[in-house]
Amino acid sequence: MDNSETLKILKETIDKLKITKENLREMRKTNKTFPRQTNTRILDAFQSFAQFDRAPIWMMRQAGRYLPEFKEIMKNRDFFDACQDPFIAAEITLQPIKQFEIDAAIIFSDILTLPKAMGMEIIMDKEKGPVIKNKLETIDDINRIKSPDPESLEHVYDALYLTRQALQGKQTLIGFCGAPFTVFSYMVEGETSKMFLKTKKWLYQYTQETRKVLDLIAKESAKYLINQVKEGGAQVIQIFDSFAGQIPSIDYKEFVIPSLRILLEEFKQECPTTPLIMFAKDQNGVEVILTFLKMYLGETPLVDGFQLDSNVSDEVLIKIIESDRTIQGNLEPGVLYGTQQILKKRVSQMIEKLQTTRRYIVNLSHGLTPDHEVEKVRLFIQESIRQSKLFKVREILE
Ligand code: 1CP
Repeated sequence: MDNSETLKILKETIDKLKITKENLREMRKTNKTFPRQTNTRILDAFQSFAQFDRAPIWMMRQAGRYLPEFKEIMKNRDFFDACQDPFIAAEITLQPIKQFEIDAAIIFSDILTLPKAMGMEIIMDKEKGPVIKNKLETIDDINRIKSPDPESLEHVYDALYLTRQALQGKQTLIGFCGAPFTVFSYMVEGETSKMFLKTKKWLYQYTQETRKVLDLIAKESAKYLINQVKEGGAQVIQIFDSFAGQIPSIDYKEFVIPSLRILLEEFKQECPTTPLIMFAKDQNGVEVILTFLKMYLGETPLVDGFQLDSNVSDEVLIKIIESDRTIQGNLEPGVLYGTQQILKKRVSQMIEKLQTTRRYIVNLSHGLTPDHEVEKVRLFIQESIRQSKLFKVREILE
């Protein structure tokens, strides 16, 4: 395929740095200097006493099918082929950056990239989403899970490196992985589930075996995230536990958090200064949040920020603010289907509530979907920036 046609945004960086398919990995391994960071809004949101002009903003699933140029580049491409080509993955990561005033880029990849490297045969069905051909059905199937061949994830670090170069310090680069529980769910369900019955059968029937798999995923996820930072240049990490809310908090605490703790400890041991955001979807109750807030590796918090749902309680918000952690969120993405009037109102209410902490990053409570309109997305960003600046001015005047 002719790259000059496809790599519209990335072209300038590739030409300037003389990066080719052949020399990219060697360049990454020998030269880890990146452009100076000029936009520090996201990183500042993890510092005490940071000065800021407005809250930073990015959006979950900001690269995706709602963008015509995403559909165009993916027209004749398989999803995982696109992920595995660092040039294509970087180009897609940059698509929302090119057109919106956002402060972070999240690398184009998937939470299933790691389990794929661990021996799960996964295809991305255009209608159904991820489908796993060899899902875990019996306890013996656990033996099929293996440590990834290190070579099989290098493409992710290449894509991060390329993207970080192209961002020129104007946005912060976010790396990510799925949390052990969500990844495990995919491994046993084989696809996105409504009831999570297989996950629950494993959890409550084969508890020991389930915990063994969760720990295994946790250890590999830690290595993967460390490499995203050290090899690829990711500046912030987010962990997506999208299915966390499928089980009661009592079980989440007893069976899931121990494996998350392994992941977090091993990551923070190696990357103590890299901010880490936890997204435990629908587990934003005080019990679980307090458990995370109490987790430290020595003086270092294991979780630096929380992506929150739209229905988070004031009690939880206060706990997070008191503990000096960062809040990210939390507009219901469905509001972007609505009228300008409701969108503006909800953005204003969100800023009023959440910007009371200085450690705030505007985001949604879940991801953008193919049916979101680009102009509504733009309005969400513009309005968030406007309201955030207004809030700041009012704060100074008061
Ligand atoms: O901008 C970005 O966010 C791009 C990077 C990204 C991220 C962070 C993608 C690309 N996927 C993810 C995370 C991810 N993938 C999650 C966690 C966040 C969440 O809860 O949404 C999950 C659960 C997945 C699994 C997944 N991948 C699904 C199923 C989602 C569900 O709830 O049913 C699907 C449909 C995908 C495909 C996928 N991944 C990413 C994109 C852009 C796409 C769509 C591909 C396409 O439509 O062509």
